[in-house]
Formats: sequence, C-alpha cells, structure tokens
Amino acid sequence: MTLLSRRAVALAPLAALPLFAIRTRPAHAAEFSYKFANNLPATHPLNIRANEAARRILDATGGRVEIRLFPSSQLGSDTDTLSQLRSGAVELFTISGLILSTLVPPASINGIGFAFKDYGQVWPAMDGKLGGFVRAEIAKRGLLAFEHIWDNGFRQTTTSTKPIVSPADFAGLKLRVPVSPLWTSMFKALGAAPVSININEAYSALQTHLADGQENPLAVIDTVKFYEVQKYCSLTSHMWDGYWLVANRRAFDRLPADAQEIVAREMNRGALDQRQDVALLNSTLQDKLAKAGLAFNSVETAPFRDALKAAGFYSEWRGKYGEEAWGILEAATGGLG
Ligand code: X2X
Repeated sequence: MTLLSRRAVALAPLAALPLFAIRTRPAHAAEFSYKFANNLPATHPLNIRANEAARRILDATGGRVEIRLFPSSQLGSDTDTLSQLRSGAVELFTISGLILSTLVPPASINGIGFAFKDYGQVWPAMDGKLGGFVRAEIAKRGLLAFEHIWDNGFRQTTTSTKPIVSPADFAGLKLRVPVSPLWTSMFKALGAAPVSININEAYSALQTHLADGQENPLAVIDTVKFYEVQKYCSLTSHMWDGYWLVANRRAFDRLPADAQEIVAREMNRGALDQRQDVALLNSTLQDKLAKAGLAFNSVETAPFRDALKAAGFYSEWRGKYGEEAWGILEAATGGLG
C-alpha cells in the first residue's frame, strides 16, 4: 500500500460519517451563547427576572440563543466589566447610569440629588424623553441600551457611626460611593469624605472601616448583607438609580433579526417585572432589616437639597450636562435650583 492509499483508508470511516457527527459543538449547544454580567447577588430581583427572561429567550429562539448570567461581579468589578463589554468579552451588562457615565457622561443625569420625588416621576421620564436622550448618547459610544431601564431604587444611607439626620451629620464621614464623578461631587458638596469603591469590595471596606458608611437602596442593603457591618439606616432617598441593560453592539448585530427582537422583547419584559419586585421590596424591607439590627430614622430632605444648592452643586452639573439635557430633566422633575 502506498502512503497515499493508506491515508485514504484511515480517513474512510470519517468521510462516511454524516456531517453533523464531526461538528465540534454538541448537538444541543446554542448557536449564540452570550454572557450577561452584573454586580448584584443571585437573590436580587434583577437576577431572578433576568434568568426568567433568559429561559424565555432560549425557548422562543428554539435553543439558538443562550444567555448565561454572571451575578455578583463574578467577571470583575463594574469598571472592569465595562471594558470587557466594550471589547466584546462580555455581551450583556446591567450597569448604573452613574457608573456608565465614566464612558457616557450624560448617563448620570437621573442621579442628580433629590431630583425625582417618587416612582410616579421616574418611570415616565426614564421610559420617555429623558431615557430616550440617554439611550441616544449611549448609542453614540457604540453600545446598545435596551428600552426599559431596570430599577435599582431610591438610595438610603447607612453608617456604623451615627444616623444622618441633618446635612451636618455628613461632615467628614468616610462614605463608600460607587466609582462615578457625580457621586463624589454630590457627597463632597454635602461635606462628606467620599471614597470610590466598586460594589464587589464595598462590604469589606465597611468591615475594615476604610469607609464608615455607604448608600444604596434597601434591596441592595439586604441582598449584599450590609446590615451585618452597619448600624444605622437613614432614609435619605437622595437619588434614584437604575441599571441600563447594555449590549455590545457587534454581538447584538450578529443575532438574526428575529432573535434580536425576541431578546429585546423578553429583556424589556424582565425589566418591567423587576421594577415591581424592587418597589415592593423597598417598601417592605424596613421591618426585616430592623430585625436584622439596623436602626432606622426618617429624614427631612429639604435641608440637604438646600445644602447642595448652597454648595453650587446644581449649577455646576447644569453646566456639565448643558441646557438641553437639564431642560429635559427639569421637565420631568420640576425646577431644581
Ligand atoms: O455600587 C452600588 O452601590 C450599586 C450596586 O448600587 C450600583 O451598581 C450603583
């Protein structure tokens, strides 16, 4: 036998196999398998509803599109994950508009201190003109933001030292804030000493007193277990924060049109479901957290707003966002000083 014919014999059984049998991917594997990263524990409604949406997407696409959730900053801090999203290493990511503002500056606008009074103002604005404005800005930087923003919530302040009752209580407080210029600016204007730390390191920062306080919605205070390392919870409701679900544009464009539609539809539905869960939690968690040891106090917010005004906070940020954006915000919230 010549070398050639021996090789032909060796290859013959392979050649006889039907084509699908020599594919490297197992027959059940999805055609598109995308990673969805976020910074919240698996127990938070964002992950519960995103998981449900992922299951619906797998079903509705006949198994072609699989979305795998990576909760609790498993793929890295928010700052790292944003780079991975841009490079395409991660395809989907829910990120606070305020943190996204490190790439898309106008995306922090909903976080202006004491702008939104309640959800009755938040959702029409974020599903309407203000959200539309921010999504267009996100698109300019090459990312795709889905239509409905997911809820994080109105943020409350916890400390291990003393309750926050008046603005003077912030004086010198080492307050953990997420990594975003708006957060730092706002708490400096209130006299605190903000320390920028991603959420995946916030618990240990409080435990070791690198920071003595932090601020987050009750659903995060609960699921991240901040009550284990904090004593007081002051209901400052100082800003509303939400998570844009953003996709790497190239990854989204690779999906066939019908799959794109299914992903958008189911994720948007997930956001609407999740908003209801978070609203319910934020209005009912106080009892549970009090039993877990947090001492709650309510706060009169007008003096905080006045302190921000006196420090020039509103005029500074109005200048940064520009008149168009500021006008859209004030049309939704009323005048801001
Ligand atoms: O980092 C935080 O505090 C969090 C979880 O609320 C955000 O993602 C902004």
